[in-house]
Amino acid sequence: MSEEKNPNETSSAIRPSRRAFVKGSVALGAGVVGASGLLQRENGNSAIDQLLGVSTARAASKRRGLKYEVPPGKLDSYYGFWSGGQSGEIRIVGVPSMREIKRIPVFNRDSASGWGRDDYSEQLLGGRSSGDTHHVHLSYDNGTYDGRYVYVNDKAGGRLARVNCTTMECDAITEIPNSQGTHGIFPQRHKTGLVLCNAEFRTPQPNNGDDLDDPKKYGAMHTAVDGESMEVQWQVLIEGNLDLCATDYEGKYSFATCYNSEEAVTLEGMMAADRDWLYVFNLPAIEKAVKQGRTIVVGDGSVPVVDARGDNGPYVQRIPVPKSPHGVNVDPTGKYAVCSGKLSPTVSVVDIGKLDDVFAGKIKPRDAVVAEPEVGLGPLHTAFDNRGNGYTSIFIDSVITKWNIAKAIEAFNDESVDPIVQKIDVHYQVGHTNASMSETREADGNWLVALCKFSKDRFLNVGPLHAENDQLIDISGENMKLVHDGPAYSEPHDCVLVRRDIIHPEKITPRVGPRFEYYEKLAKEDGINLLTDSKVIRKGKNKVRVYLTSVAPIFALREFRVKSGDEVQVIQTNLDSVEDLSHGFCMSKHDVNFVVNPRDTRSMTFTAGEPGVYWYYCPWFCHALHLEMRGRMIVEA
Ligand code: CUK
Ligand code: CUA
Repeated sequence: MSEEKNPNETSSAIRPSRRAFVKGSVALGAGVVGASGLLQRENGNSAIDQLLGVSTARAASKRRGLKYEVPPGKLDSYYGFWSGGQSGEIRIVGVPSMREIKRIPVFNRDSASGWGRDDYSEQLLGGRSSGDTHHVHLSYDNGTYDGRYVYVNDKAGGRLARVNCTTMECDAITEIPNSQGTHGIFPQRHKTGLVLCNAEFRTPQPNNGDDLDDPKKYGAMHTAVDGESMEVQWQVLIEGNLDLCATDYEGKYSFATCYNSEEAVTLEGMMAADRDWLYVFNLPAIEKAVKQGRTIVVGDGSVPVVDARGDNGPYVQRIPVPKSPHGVNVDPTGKYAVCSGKLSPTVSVVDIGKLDDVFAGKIKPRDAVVAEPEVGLGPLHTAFDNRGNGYTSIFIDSVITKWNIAKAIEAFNDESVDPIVQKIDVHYQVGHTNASMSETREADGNWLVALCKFSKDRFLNVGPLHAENDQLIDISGENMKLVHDGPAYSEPHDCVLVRRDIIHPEKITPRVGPRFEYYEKLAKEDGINLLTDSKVIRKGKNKVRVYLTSVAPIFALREFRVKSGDEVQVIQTNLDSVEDLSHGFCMSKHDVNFVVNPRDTRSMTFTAGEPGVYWYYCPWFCHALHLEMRGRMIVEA
């Protein structure tokens, strides 16, 4: 690797990209010249148009490729929900423009919105301030997204969170007991049912200081959380570790890859065996055991645990697959679960239709594997189109491999068949890849995103910590076409691309849900109507509540008085019902800053500082007199 500045190399690196640029311009020109009525429908960028997409439009797009530029005034066709990795957040990215439209703070503290510091979210987070989000999935109904919830894991904290799509705000966080490294998660797809969560790290069970040095006594939990109540329903204790997670389309099985069937605690130990497993969990059998009380007590016993260590049915089966598998993805027909070898150049295709026979003991677990195509070095995750193809991210080779499922099954018994359709270079070290609607029955084969871990040479040099590179690939034609590079901050792992007609957030805060229950309770205590009253209420010797309404550009209270050392809770209600008209509250020198969206109520609690005058102001530019939207907190000795 030549990191050194070498002028010759620099220029040679520029030349090919220039050529590519010229080529691109020509292609673009041709597209413009060829614009017809049909193309204009596509320019409108409606995914529905593309879907209903009149076969001639599909044929035209095959020749030309899809339109990926979204001109001013036009909307994207897909909501991309990105995990934010170590940032602890979720991001909404418009696809195909790849414009980041919003960040949804979840496990992190956010200076802009006050998330994690305002009273409600601080309670929700229990004072914690960081997380590591990897996997985002939406709630389902009948095999496709129902547009209600987004679930996301926290690998660092062992938690599952939910974002309500009505407001795109986190409304629940659930601690997963007896678990560390909550990694793969997947909701059931037949309806909004369970969200299954995998523990990637094996720990002593219970993890109470006994059995610290006896890895044989370690285990990992496959946990079921109810997607509506967000309460943990049950756990299955298993010997190996659990990495990625998937569910079938029927509500019967869930899957987990296991890269440590060796039950080791060192890297060498975890890589020792040539084969590890795909765990298959039989959900009805597990629920039956829970109902009948065939469970054990682990930890505080608050959650029923089914002990499936060494079980070979009825609860779990282990499908042997090559070396240290990582991703597992179910194709849109619901017939196949595809898991990636990571340390083997193969993906294993498991026929879900054969699993009943595996559980019944009629066939061996390995007999459920119906194909194992060689896709490249370091396969991680697989996405799908609606034409029977898989797209596997290949980490070490830095490519996406497109392969045909039916041909791979043929090739399993006939070496003369080549299931590989195309490999395309990505830059570099691709982790997850996902395609538009790929995780649903409505996969549409339009766009693929490759989430690359390294972006060396791809963007302006910004110092040692580089951006990740999220690349957009047009998969609508026979050949994949790379059309866009998009830098992303720390470190999205996965994303899902959801047709925009499925998601319908409110533009004005609907005053419902647990956050409003919290504020209504406070207001009732104090005899306050949040929508009309502004008032300072002393609550005992050192506690003050300040209820405050705002209408652009004024706070209803131009000043309020407290005593130095008082615990002050400012509860602000934004009375404006105008779309996009957010106010907020920032108290100078007090580390207090939060947003209050149209018709919203939020609060923050702080300790009044040294005696003096402190200006509070509205931090969101809301009006020509926004800068004047302020008042004085007068702190008396
Ligand atoms: S994991 Cu990161 S590339 Cu956490 Cu889904 Cu595979
Ligand atoms: Cu209200 Cu600025």
